[in-house]
Amino acid sequence: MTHMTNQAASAVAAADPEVWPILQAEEQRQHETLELIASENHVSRAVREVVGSVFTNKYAEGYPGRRYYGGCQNMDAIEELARSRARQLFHCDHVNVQPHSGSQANAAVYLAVLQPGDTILSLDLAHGGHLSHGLKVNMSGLLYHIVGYGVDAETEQIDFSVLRKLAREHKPKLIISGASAYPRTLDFETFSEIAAEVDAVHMADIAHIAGMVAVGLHPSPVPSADFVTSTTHKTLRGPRGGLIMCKADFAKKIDSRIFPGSQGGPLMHCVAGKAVAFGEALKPEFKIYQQRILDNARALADAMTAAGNRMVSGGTDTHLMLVDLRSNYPEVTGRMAEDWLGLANIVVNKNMIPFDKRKPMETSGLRIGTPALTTRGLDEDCMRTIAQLIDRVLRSGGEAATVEAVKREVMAMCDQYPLP
Ligand code: DSN
Repeated sequence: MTHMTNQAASAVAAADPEVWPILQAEEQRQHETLELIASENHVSRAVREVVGSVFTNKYAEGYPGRRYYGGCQNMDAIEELARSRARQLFHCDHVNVQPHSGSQANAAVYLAVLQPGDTILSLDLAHGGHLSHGLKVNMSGLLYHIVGYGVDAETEQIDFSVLRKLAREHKPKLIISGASAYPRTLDFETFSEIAAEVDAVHMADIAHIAGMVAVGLHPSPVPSADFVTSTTHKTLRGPRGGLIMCKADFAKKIDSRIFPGSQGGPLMHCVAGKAVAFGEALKPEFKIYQQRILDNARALADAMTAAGNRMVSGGTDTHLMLVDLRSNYPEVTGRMAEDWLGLANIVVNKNMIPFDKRKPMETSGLRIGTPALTTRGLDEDCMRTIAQLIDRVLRSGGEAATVEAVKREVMAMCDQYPLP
């Protein structure tokens, strides 16, 4: 099977009989499942190679030209390349490519502009926000005073008149735009306008939509926001990690809040992976890929709707959709749906929908996204088939024979679309 690491050529196979079967099992799982988790993707062979390379051996605290260890000439070259490609991709003044994750990137911005106890205005987690934007038990919620904005009960989209009112009332130091489960275009300029009106800083977290922002298929916050953070492994299709963009004035401060402020040695193998991924994203094919993600998401949302489902906010402008399970399958929770679909090799995640009456570990919704399957080459026809497969499993109430039959169809489909 071409997707499997060759046993004869594998150092892991030779050296570690306990790890080897687990690695193989994961390769097999990724090959034979339909990955519809909106935040996941399959990186290129080139990204995988460099992330598994000798770059992992090196300490490189500091920044290019100013390191605390010797032997950093190639670390400087790769980090400089990653930075210049990111600047070209996002048209930003300054970028820091060292954050280990999106959460670390966000934390560095908070450390740069806030004092403990300051107020942050951010999207409620229950309405699609992210835990690093103010969950009570996350450092953001532990250190800062969080005021949440939600979506409108009718449109299920952000209502800027409510946001403006909250901003005037609470006078936040920081307003965060960006989400983990919001299917619609984000109007970053209006966020920036509101922030300016109340003298707040605007941080846009584009983790989910970075790929589309990079190619101009989603408006970019870079011209208007003070800080833009992202992960590099979602629609951007790089290694796991984060980045921060800002205007030149803030460059020194933000760099110091990553190192030494909140991180030690950068993960240089991931920085190298980011350089490769940004290089891929600068190629014309990447824009085609992003357009296909969007086309696939629309086709899937339309087909799910045609099967009687209600999409939160009525559809999607992005790579993801939120399915309100209550319309078609009132007794089925997100957790049950996630489990049954998992048994049929369709991987999704349960998700709260706005104003959900069920608990976060149960939920009434599913979040579904198309970046990973689009990487494998699945098209809009496949999306229509997948909508039917999902519907069959959920309508059957997870009945074993139906799940088994769907699983066989899923595995046959996966065989036609190899992993990169
Ligand atoms: N876990 C990511 C997501 O699924 O959206 C965010 O960190």
